[in-house]
Order: sequence, then C-alpha cells, then structure tokens
Amino acid sequence: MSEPRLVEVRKNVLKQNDLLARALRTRFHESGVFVVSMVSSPGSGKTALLEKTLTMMRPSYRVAALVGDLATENDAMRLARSGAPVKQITTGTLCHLEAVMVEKALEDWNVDEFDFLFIENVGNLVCPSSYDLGEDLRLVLMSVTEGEDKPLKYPTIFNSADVAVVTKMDLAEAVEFDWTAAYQNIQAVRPGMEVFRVSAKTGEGMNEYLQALGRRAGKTALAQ
Ligand SMILES: Nc1nc2c(ncn2[C@@H]2O[C@H](COP(=O)(O)OP(=O)(O)OP(=O)(O)O)[C@@H](O)[C@H]2O)c(=O)[nH]1
Ligand SMILES: [Mg+2]
Repeated sequence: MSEPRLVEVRKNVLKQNDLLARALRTRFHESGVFVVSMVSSPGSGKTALLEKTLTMMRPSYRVAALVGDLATENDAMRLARSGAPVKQITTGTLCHLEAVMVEKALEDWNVDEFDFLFIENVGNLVCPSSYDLGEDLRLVLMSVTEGEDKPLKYPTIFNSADVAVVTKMDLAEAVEFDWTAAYQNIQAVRPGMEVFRVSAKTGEGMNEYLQALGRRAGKTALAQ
C-alpha cells in the first residue's frame, strides 16, 4: 500500500529544503562567511543575546543578521541598534524559517562582505529542528527560567544543534536554577555538546562564548 499523500508532500518539501540548504552552504563557504543560526522557545533571549553579540563583534568583524518571526519588525529594530545590517523575515503562519526564506532575504546582500551571518529562527522548540538553513553552526538557547528538563522534553531541537547556550544567568539564583541538572539533561540527549552560560543583561560569560564562536569559525581575532 502506498503512503498517504500528505506524508509524500511533506517529504518532498523537506527534500527541497535540504537541496537548497546545501546550495546555500556551498555559497557561504565560497564567500568565506560563517553562518550561525539560533533556535529556542519564544522569549529565551535570542534577540537579546544576538544584539549583544553583534555589538561586541562589530569592532573586529563584519557581522550581519536575519531574524524570523511570524509577525512584527520588532526584533530587527532591536538588532539594528548594534549598527549591523539586519533584515526581518516574517513567516505569517509558519513556525520556522526555511532555506528559501534565507535565500530570498539575502537577494540584495553580498554575503562576501560579511565574516559572520547570524540567523535568529522563529521562537519554537519543535518546528525549526527539521529545517536546515545552510548554517555552519546551530545554537540552541535555553533560559534559566524555562526549567532544567527542556532538553529531555524536546530532544530533537537539542539533538540537531551543535552548541547549547544557557541564557539569563543573572536570574539563575532567583529561580533556583539547577546548573548540574540542566547540564546533565543536555548531555543525556546530545552527549559531548559544548554548553555556555551567559547573561546578555550583565555580560556574564559573553567573552568565553564569543571566543568559542571565533574558534569554531576559524576566525580568532575577536574583540575582548
Ligand atoms: N534578566 C534578563 N532578561 C533577559 C536576558 N535576555 C533576555 N531577557 C529578557 O527576556 C525577554 C525575551 O527576550 P528576547 O531577546 O526578546 O527573546 P527571544 O528569544 O528573541 O524571543 P522571540 O524572538 O519572541 O522568540 C525580554 O524581556 C528580554 O529583556 C538576560 O540575559 N537577562
Ligand atoms: Mg527574538
């Protein structure tokens, strides 16, 4: 018996996305731009961390960002305060970004001019995990206020990421955040994953995290 058509359509959409993501990745490598995507639940602090990241990196690197949300230009306006080129992608009803949206957003940008391109995905712990965007590095964020069990409940998003970042560390004590439990839960679903602890508000952990990004990109002249 053949599979239902719905499954077939979904498979084709994913396959198409993978092909386009592969082409984007080749283009990014040829241009020498290192592409970092960020995924997390809504409100985990992606934009706050990205604004801080762009601001701190700008003296040393040419950085740019794309940011996805269902609606509003709010995040792009926040990120633009860093002075970096920023573009908002609004997805309407879609809970994730797709490679075609990244390709379209980059139409009038020359990626050769960037050292780093950041892509903030739509806040969602499920949908973005299956869509490759051609990135070199996928960061999964988890804020201290969400509960230490999120990696166990949403293993796919942690599994498909390369690095985890625990955010809002300035609030850790107030919410009795259990670092050991969080770390163990991340390691349980993605053994060996590097985990950083940061606060975009106080700057705690930012240098270590930025140095790691520079190392991963093979571009080590990061601002201190
Ligand atoms: N105390 C504290 N608050 C933070 C920190 N980072 C982000 N926030 C706050 O958390 C809320 C959500 O932060 P955003 O940066 O908008 O989160 P986001 O993941 O981009 O949200 P979406 O794009 O809607 O998914 C805002 O009120 C931020 O000010 C932090 O390090 N410390
Ligand atoms: Mg945001």
